[in-house]
Parts: sequence; C-alpha cells; structure tokens
Amino acid sequence: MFKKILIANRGEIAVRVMRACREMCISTVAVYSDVDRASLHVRKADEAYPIGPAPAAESYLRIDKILDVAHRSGAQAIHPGYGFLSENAKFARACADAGIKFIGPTAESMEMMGSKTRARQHMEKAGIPFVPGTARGLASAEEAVEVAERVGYPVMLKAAAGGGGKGMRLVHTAEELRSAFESAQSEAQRSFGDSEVYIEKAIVNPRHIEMQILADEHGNTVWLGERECSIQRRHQKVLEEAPSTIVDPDMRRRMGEVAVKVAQAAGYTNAGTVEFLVDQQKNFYFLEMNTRLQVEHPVTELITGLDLVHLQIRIASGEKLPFAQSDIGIRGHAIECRIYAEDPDNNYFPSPGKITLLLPPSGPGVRHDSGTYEGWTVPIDYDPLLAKLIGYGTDRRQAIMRLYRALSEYFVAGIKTNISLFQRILRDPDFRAGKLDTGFLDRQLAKGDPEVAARAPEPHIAAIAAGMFAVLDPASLPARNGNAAAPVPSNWKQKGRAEGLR
Ligand code: MV4
Repeated sequence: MFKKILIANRGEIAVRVMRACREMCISTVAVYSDVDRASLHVRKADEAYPIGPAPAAESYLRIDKILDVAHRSGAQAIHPGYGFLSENAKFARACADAGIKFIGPTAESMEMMGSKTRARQHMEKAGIPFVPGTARGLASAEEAVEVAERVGYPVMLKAAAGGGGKGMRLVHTAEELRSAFESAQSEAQRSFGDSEVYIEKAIVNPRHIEMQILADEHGNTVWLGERECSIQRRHQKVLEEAPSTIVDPDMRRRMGEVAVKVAQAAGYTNAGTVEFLVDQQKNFYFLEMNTRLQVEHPVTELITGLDLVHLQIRIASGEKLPFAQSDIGIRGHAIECRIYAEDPDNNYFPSPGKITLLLPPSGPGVRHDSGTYEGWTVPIDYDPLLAKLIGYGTDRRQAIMRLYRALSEYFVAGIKTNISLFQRILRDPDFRAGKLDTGFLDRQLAKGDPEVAARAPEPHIAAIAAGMFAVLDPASLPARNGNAAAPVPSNWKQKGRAEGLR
C-alpha cells in the first residue's frame, strides 16, 4: 500500500480524498494556487506545496509543477479528484513515465473514451446499445440528411471531441440540418480544435441515468447501481439521487451488465461511470463514459455501504476487488444537493466572497462533504461548489424529509447560495412523484418561486429590513459583496477540457 499520496485538486473533493487517506494511514500532500493558501484542503493535508497563480492553467492544470511536487514530497501516487487533470490522458501518461501511480484508468482507456466517435465504434463492436445514428464523423451535409431520413427527425448533431452539451444541435428538418451541420462543425473546430461531427436520433425528454462501475487490475469488474442525474441546468448537474425512481431490479441488472461490458471493452480499470440516456419507454442507450470519480459518488456510497475512494486506492495499489457482484447489495435511498456560491436572484451567477457565518447541518441521515469554513473567502477563480449535502434514509420519502430538514438548518452568511432552490425542488409534486426528465429544472425555474412571491415584503419595509441587515452584517451589503456589477460566470470546466485536448 502507498505511504504518501498527492491530491492534485482543491475544495471538497480534495478534503474527501484526504479523509480516505487518513483512514488508511496514508500521508497526504496538498497542492495550492496563490488564492488557495488558506483553503480547507491545505489545512487538512499533512504537507502542502504552492504551484502558482490563481488561473488553473497556471497551477492546477500544470502537469510539470504537480509532478515536481510529487518528486519533492516523495508521493508514490496521485489522486486527481474530478475536473482539472482527472480525465487528461497526457497527465496519466506523464505520471506513469515518472514512476508515480495515477489513481484512475490508463491513458489508453481515457483516450478511447475521450473521442465520442471512437468510443461508439468500439462499443458498436462490443454490442452495446446506443442511440441510432452514425459511429463515425459525417463527411458532408448530404450524408447527415441521408442518416436523418433513415433514423427519423428530430436528430442531434454532436461534436466527436465534445461532451457536456458543447457543439450539440437539435434539428427538426432537412433544411435546418444543412445549416446546423456547418455551424456545428465550426463550433467544434473553435472549441475543441477538431471539426468532427456525428449524428444521432434525438431522444425527446430523456432521463440521464448513470451506472457506477469498479474494475481492478486483475480483470474483475462490478457494477454498483445507478444514479438519477436528470435534474440539471445548462448541462450542470444540480441534484442527484440513487436509486432512480424508474429503474427496477431487472432494468438495473441489465444496465449494470451493459456498463460492465463497456468497461471491459475499454480495458478499463479503477472507478468509472457509464452514462445512459433513457427514453419514455425505459429503453436505455450508451452515451459516454466518465473516466473519473464523480462529484455525486456519495449517493452510491450510501446505498451500497462501500467507500469508493478507499477502493480506488486499493485497486491502484494492485489489490483485487474484495467482493464479487453477488456480494453487492443496494439498500435505502440517498439524494445529493450541490451547494453553490450562486445568487438565486441574479440568474444563479457565481457569488464569491467571505463566509461570515456558517452553520452546517447535521443529525440523522445527513452527510455534508464541504470544502469551506467560516471566515474563508470563496475565490472567483474556480467552480463555485461549496459543499455537497446528502440526505439518506430507508426509503426515498425519508431521504427527502431529512434533506429538507437539513436544508432548513443550513445557514450561510456573507455570500449568496442556491440552498433555497433545493427546498423548492424537494417540495415539487412532480419531484415527489419521481416524475423527472432533463427538462425538469428549466420548467421549474420558468414557473418562478411562488413562496418567494408570497413572502415579498412591501418596498418600504424591504428597505428598512435591508438597512437593519446592513448594520447587523455589513458583508450582506451588495457593494461590499462584489455584487454591484454582475460577475461573469467562471469557465473553469471549459478550461480544463480545452487543456486536456491540447
Ligand atoms: C442527447 C439528447 C437527446 N438525444 N442525445 C447532453 C450532454 C451530452 N453529453 C449528451 N446530451 C444529450 N444528448 C440524443 N440522441 C439529450 C441530451 C441532453 C442531456 C443529456 C443528459 C443530461 C442533460 C441533458 C440536457 C439536455 C440535453
């Protein structure tokens, strides 16, 4: 087993990985940018090393600096967390070349999954179900029209190098398809430096459901159940749960077996996630594979009783999986809320600043994975995820009620958060009935918040209240909080992706 691991990440996930290391008696090495000197992950690590200025491209994405710290500190392995270098095949290869174990799959598996068309070609050979369309890049608009006639409109144009919705076009007619093909190609070229575009039949109002897998380096692969991830906005997940309300044991087993087949076809090792689109008839189609530990991994941990980070580390050190598929059971229900420093009254724009007061929730059925503390200043330079609040219980109803209660205990002052959004979602009758699809949140936000409208005080009372709050808590003043001019949303994710494709 490793004696020392470097965590090439920041925030809650760096803290999460350090917790596993501490439990396994492994020393931890943090890296940090100039603005993260006082961040929680630095305080929780056994050692910490600066790696450069705030922009990720000059710090958390610098392979040379991170490997230099690994050598200087004597770390034997690197955990990449999610985002940043976690799906960067060049980084995985550089680690291997430097004799440092990358805790994740091989560079080859990552490369296969990085190109959506290459992945489709491999999966087609392995007999994996995917949405009807092409497994190769389109040569011309004419070819696109031919395929669209065959599979039927509407269709979806997608960038081979894409993912996360970038360069995607929904097209309803042949006329539209010709111009959409050109613009999708040029957007793909601009965003990814690769103009390859392929086509699929569009699934209307799909659900996004993913399957967690684990594979050791001895040929054993298991599935650990699905996560329902349909509650998202602009391809950013907001709330995830396990199990999904539409997946029954038979469907779960079939999805799990397909996910294992995908992993095996990719020669996959370590923890990974196979994404599916699910249509209204509950047909599921392979979408892509995420070759990292995901943000939402805790919901799977809570319903399986497993610790995915422990298992990642044990697999990376060469151990065999300590269980077989038949030993894995799913019990209870878990729901995760991504708590962001965002302003609900300003279209959920990032709201960085100093946390002046923090009362995190706890109690029965609550897990709080946080990267923050009271007195800490949330920087503008990165993804504004503050923490993940997970509620769990014996069934979905209990998980919802515990989470709702925990959200009402949660108090953060100094910055704006999206906490109120989750109370809205958890109260929604369609959510309670499990009636979800990828359009749920946009429909919910379009409705406006009836509770907020009902609570809105008369303008003169609001002015008096604002004055009182300003005296009690000066940080709540808009000008002091940096909210006078609307901040630009951070493009941290695109940066990481672009960096990975260089
Ligand atoms: C689709 C689709 C409908 N039909 N493909 C969006 C992200 C990218 N990875 C795949 N995406 C989609 N692909 C076909 N053939 C609908 C989406 C989609 C979506 C998928 C998952 C989660 C949220 C989504 C939001 C809008 C569209």
